[in-house]
Amino acid sequence: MSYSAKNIEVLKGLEPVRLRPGMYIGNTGRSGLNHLVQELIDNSVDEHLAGYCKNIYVSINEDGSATVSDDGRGVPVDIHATEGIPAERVVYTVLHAGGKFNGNTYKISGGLHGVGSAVVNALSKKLIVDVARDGYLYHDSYEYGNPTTELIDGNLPKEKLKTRRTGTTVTLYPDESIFETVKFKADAIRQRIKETCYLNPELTITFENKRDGKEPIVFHQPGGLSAFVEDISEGLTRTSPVVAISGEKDGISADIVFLMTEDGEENIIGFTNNITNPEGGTHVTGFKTGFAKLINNYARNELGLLKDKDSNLSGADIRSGMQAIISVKHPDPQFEGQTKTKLSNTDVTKAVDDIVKEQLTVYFDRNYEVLKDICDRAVALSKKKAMDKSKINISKFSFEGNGKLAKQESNDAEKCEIFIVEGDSAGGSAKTARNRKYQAILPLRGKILNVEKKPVAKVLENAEIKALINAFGCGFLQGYGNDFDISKLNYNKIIIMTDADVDGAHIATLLLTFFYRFFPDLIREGHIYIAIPPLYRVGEGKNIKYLYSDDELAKYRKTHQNKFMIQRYKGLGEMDADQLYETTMDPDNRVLKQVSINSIVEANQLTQTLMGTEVAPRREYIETHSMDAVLDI
Ligand code: 0RA
Repeated sequence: MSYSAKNIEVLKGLEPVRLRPGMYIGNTGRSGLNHLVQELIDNSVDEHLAGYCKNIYVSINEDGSATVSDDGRGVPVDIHATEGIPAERVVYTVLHAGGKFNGNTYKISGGLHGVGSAVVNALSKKLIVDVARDGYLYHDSYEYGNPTTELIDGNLPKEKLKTRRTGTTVTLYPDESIFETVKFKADAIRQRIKETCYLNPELTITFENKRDGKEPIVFHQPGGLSAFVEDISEGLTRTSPVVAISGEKDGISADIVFLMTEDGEENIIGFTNNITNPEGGTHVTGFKTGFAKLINNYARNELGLLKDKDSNLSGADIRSGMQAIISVKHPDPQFEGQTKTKLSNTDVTKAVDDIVKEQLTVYFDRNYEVLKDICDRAVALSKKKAMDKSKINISKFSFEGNGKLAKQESNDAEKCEIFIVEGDSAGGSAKTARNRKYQAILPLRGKILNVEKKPVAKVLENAEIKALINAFGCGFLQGYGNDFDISKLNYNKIIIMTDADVDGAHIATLLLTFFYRFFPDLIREGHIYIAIPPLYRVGEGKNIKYLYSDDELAKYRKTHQNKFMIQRYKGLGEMDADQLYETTMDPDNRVLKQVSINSIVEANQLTQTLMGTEVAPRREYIETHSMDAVLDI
C-alpha cells in the first residue's frame, strides 16, 4: 500500500472527532447517530441552494447502512492544488473543508449541522463515495476515516458512463464502537426531510426505509412555507387567510408565514438556514415583539379600539391561536440552550422586528379586513380575560396533595426522583420496592384529566393534577397564585411508570400532554422520563434474564433453541417488589427514556392527533405506535 504515510496523516487529522464525538455531533446516542445522515442530507441541500441539485434520495438500508444520493454537480475529483490528492478526499478527510472550494458557493449553510463530511467519515466504520461527473463515475471508499481505495496515478478509479448524468452518492456504515446504538431513527429522518422540502419548494426528496421494507415516500412541497403553515393547522378552525411576507435587513433575510385560528394553541416555529430551532430564539422574539407593537399601534391609533387610559393588548392575546413559521437566513448563526438549537444572534431580533413592521404594514394596507379581525379578536379576548379574572379569586386555587405521596428522606433535589404510577396496587408495590432515601412514589387514581383545550381553572380543579403540582413543588404557570419557578423543583427526575399495555400508554400520553402544555420547561430541561418495564422474564435459577422488547425475545429464542421458561408481564402488578425494583426502578439496571421536545412540529401534531376531539385516530395511534414518536432516546 502506497498510502500508509497519508493514512497516518488522515487519522491524526480526524482523531479529535473520534476522541470527542459529542463535540461534533452533540452526543453518541440515537440523535447523534441520526446526525450523520442529516449531515449528508444537508450537504446535498447546500448543493440545491447553490442552484444545482433538484433531487435527493435517502435510504436506510437492510444491512444497517444509510445512503444519500443527489443529482448536483458531483463533489470535485480533480487534484487539489495544495493537498495534492483528489479534492473529494480533502472533502471527506479534512475537517471543515467543505466550503473552501469557492467562497460564494456555500454562502448559507446549516450552521450547527454543517459539521462537515469529514466528521461523518471519521465516525463511520465504512463510507463509500461515488461521484458522477464529466461522463465518468468515480469511486472512493474509507474505513474509520482512512481511504481504502487505491488511487491510479494519483487519481480516483473511474468508469465511463453512458449518460452525462452528474451527482454524488454516499453510503455510510456507522461505527458501533462509537455509538450506543447504530439503528437509525426513521421517523425523525422522515420528519426532517418533510420540513426540508417545505423550506425548499423546488427540491424533491425521496425517502426509503428498506430496513422495515417500506415503500419509498416522495416529498415535494411546491407550496413552500404557506403549505407548511396549512399543514400544521390541519384540523383547526381558521379565522384568517395565510399571510406571507419576506424581507431582508443587514444581510439577514426572513420569510414569515402565519394564519390565525380560533381553537389552536399558539405555535410559532423558527428555522435558521433551513434548520429547525425547537427552542425558538431571537427570530421568534423579533417576530413576537414586532407583531405586538404593530397591532397595538393599529388598534390604538387607527381603529380607535384602545382608549388613552387602556393598557396595551398583551402579546399572548394578540397571537392567540396563531400558527406561524419564521425562517431566517444568517451568514453566521449562533445557538444556545439545552440542545444548542435556540438562535441567539442579537442582530436578528431587530432585523425581524423591522421586516415585520415594514412588510406587514404593506400587507395590512391591502388587506384591511384581516387586520381588523385580528384586532377585534385580541380586544375581545383581553376583555373576556379581565372579566374571568374579576370572577375568580386566585386564592381559591389550592395545590394540596392527594394524600398518597410517599416522600423520600433526602432533601437533596439533585439526587431525588419521583415515580408517578397508576393506581394503588402498583403504588403499593412501588412503595415497598423503592429506595426510600431518594425515591418518592405518587400513585394516581386512574386516568388523569385530558388537559388539551381545557381552561386552566378547570385543570386546577382536578385532584390528581393538584397532587402532581404539589409534589413537584415548583409552581405552575404564572398568575395562579403559585408561579412556576424551576429552581424550586423537588426532583431531578420525574419518572412516569405505567404498565406496558394500551392503557398504560394512554395514561403516559395524558401525563405528557399535561407536561407539554403546563410544564414545557421541565421537558426542555430534561427532567421528564418514562420507565420501561420488562415484557418478559426468561430462564431459571441463576440464569434469569429480563427482556424489554419482542426483538430481544426473538434473539433470546435463537440462542436458546426455544427451550426455556418464560413469563410474560402484563402489568407492573405481576412483579414482586424485588423484581420491580431490580428491573424498573434500580438506577443501575433500569431502562429509562428521556422525554424531549424533539421536533415541536411532531409533538404538536401528535398532541392534536392524540388529544384532539377525534377518538378514532387517537385509539389507532396508541395501539400501533405506543409512545415512540414523542420520545427521543
Ligand atoms: C465542493 C464544490 C462543488 C461541489 C461540491 C463541493 C459538492 C458537495 C457535495 C456533497 C454532497 N453532494 C455534493 N455536491 C457537490 C462545486 C463543484 C463545481 O464547481 O463543479
